[in-house]
Amino acid sequence: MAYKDLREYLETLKKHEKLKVIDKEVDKDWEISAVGRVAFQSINQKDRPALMFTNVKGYNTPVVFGILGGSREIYSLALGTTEDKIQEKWAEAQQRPIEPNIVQTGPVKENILKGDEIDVFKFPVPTWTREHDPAPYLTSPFIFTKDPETGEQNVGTYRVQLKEKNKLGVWVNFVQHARKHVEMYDERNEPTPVAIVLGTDPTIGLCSVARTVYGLDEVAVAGGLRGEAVDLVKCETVDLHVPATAEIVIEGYFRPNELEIEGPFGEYPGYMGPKAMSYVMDVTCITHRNDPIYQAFLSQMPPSESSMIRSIGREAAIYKTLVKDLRLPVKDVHLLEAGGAAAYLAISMKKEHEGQVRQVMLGAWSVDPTLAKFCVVVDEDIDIRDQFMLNWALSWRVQPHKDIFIVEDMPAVRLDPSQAADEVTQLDKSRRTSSKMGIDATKKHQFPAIAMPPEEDLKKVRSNWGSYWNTENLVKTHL
Ligand SMILES: Cc1cc2nc3c(=O)[nH]c(=O)nc-3n(C[C@H](O)[C@H](O)[C@H](O)COP(=O)(O)O)c2cc1C
Ligand SMILES: [Mn+2]
Repeated sequence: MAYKDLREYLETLKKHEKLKVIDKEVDKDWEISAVGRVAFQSINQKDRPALMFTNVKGYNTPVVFGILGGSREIYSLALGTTEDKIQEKWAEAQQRPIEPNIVQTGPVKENILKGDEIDVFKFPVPTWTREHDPAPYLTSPFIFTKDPETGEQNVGTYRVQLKEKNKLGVWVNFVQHARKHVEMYDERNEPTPVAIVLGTDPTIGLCSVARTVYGLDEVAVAGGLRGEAVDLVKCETVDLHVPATAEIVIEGYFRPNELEIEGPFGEYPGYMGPKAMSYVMDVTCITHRNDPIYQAFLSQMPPSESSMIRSIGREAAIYKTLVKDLRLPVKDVHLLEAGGAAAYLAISMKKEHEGQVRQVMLGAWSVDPTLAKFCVVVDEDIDIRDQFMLNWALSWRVQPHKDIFIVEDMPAVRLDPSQAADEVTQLDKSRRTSSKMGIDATKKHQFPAIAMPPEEDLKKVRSNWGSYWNTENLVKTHL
């Protein structure tokens, strides 16, 4: 089933009791971020709802976040599937994208603001890391650009600093597709047309943050996910097409061959990301629906919406390569959220012969070589999503002098603060490489029996728990 727009999706979240509506008045410059942080720190992933603030001091516009990656269940609702079918759904949509449909107009054109009416501060854009971020930031922009030669559009999420009422700063990492487009326009010394879309049917947001091949239109993949084409309308002042039911669209141009300081910004590893020399966007028009809803991502310190989204997408990509393409006996792949779903990868496998553990590690690193500064491989009896058991395996199945190896000069996560002392050099070319550590935590010889009562004894006790404890609720067991 396809969601028509953000509003219809929010209704679905409500129905599933996955949207916490907060009516208390909140301040957008400290309180929204703090409430989100406390919620993500205190509510475990399974029970975590998305958040909607209906009463933002000084604004009529509500703020929502956590609606794409509040939890695995929320992510699967966004895809219109169940948790066990997430990977299949992505694979199908990429194989069978549905081209968007151009329509004449849509709700996004209900309000068209030009000239003096343009003011990006008109929306309740939160400040996320008070005392460190220099300004409010759009954290969930779906940024539309196009290849000037083929006309093919791209959509990506790149952080946006609100600088002046008609001026924005946009940081696009060197591997991203929008950067290719900007470089082509820069080459011609022409401004790059840009449309920043905020608040859509959830498939567009999920495609905006997913890495697809260059030239594959994210909106067509979104169509594949929805099973129905996305309706697009032409922008007012740039030659781009955006979703007709979007809440807000900010149109404009990146200045040709001009960069300006943007940041620092609280980033997904949980530290402040450095200032960067970023694109400068002059806003030429804002269109929005009546009573728009402002959508954001909660990022910064993990666990966050950002680390949840990254872990689901990246785990699926690594799993596919190891299991489907390389046919390795891998059981599960998990990027720990503590590592921002980037630094720390755990893999469980049914090892068939010596040497296969390293093959698995090298396979995983080659899917995305920036990931897995630490790559730990364990036997299939270990649940890698249970950190207690992962640490148990590390503790007793590893001899450091022979089970650990280091590979130097691999591509780096450039926001990793352990790489350089000061922020001036953080984004420098010298920081494009990093070392990786592989830890083979599988058993290399016959191990003694695990010192636990036989499973049949435990089963008996579990099924009869009420007779010992006066409650049916069992404490979590690790084995
Ligand atoms: C919450 C969030 C924030 C992100 N911020 C940035 C950013 O500021 N700059 C950037 O280059 N990528 C950022 N990304 C990653 C890109 O969105 C992602 O790599 C995407 O695939 C880019 O689209 P593209 O491959 O079409 O360029 C962010 C991702 C998420 C989930
Ligand atoms: Mn792309």
